Amino acid sequence: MLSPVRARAVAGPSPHPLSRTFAAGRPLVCGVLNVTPDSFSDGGRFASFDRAVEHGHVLAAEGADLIDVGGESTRPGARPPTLLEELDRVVPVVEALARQVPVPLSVDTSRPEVMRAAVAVGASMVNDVRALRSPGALAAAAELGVPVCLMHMQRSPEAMQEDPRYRDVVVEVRTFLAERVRACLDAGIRQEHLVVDPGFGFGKTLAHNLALLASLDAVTGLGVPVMVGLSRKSMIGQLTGRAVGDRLPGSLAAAVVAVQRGATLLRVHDVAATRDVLAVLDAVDGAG
Ligand code: 7PM
Repeated sequence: MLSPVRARAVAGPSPHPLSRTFAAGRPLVCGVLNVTPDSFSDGGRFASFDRAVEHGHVLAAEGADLIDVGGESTRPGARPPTLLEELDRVVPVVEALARQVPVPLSVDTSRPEVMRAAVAVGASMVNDVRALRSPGALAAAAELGVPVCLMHMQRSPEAMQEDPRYRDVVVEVRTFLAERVRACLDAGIRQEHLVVDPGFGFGKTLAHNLALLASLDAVTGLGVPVMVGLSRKSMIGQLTGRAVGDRLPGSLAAAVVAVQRGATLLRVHDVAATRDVLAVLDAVDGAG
């Protein structure tokens, strides 16, 4: 008998993860799955693997349309993991979930080696906070033939929150994303495979983040689907005074605003709650 991954390879490319945007007629919910490193003291070698796979099942059961698996903490000031650390965290989790849950997986990485390895074991999309600017990343994504999310970030995760400045944040983010879309098209990536993301919190002050959310139409105007990641972010903390674990109401309000301004993918931690919000928005649209 063929393994699910093998069977999919034989059957040809799986349906485009984004085709359901149009079929479903509603924004898609992308569940965040961070594979955090093992701690030294507890569970041992496979603790983070087990935790991540279990959480992937939870996200799928809550109704995620896509699950984004990442092994690089892009927390401000964080140092990136080595290539081997990142491969070791991400690839086994993608491989297990591709066999176990019926939800498409994206891999949150900037490294061509991780893109190739994750797609080989069943990932069907690449989400890159560096928008394929790392050496070899654009060529790898083009060769893999999968959809790609291109995110805006000013500087690097290590330095991005040290006094970010823009002349006009909305214009600069839009111009950057337009340039990356052009680079992808020139590299042979199909336009239907592109998604853009303004990168909330990535080299932006609260004022920058609010300007981008209020003017999201500048980004949707690029003509490709827009993903937003607002869930639990520090901008929600700054607006509400809440610690990271208490930011769900603020995150849901931000999700409503983003959808009403044209976002088509919501990258969130709280999938079930976000699906409830979308059910209400959708019902109102249907009545209008
Ligand atoms: C620590 C701090 C860990 C921040 C993880 C994060 C986005 C993303 C991330 C986003 C896209 C988080 C971030 N954020 N990819 N990856 N858009 N496309 O809050 O906003 O999940 S990592």
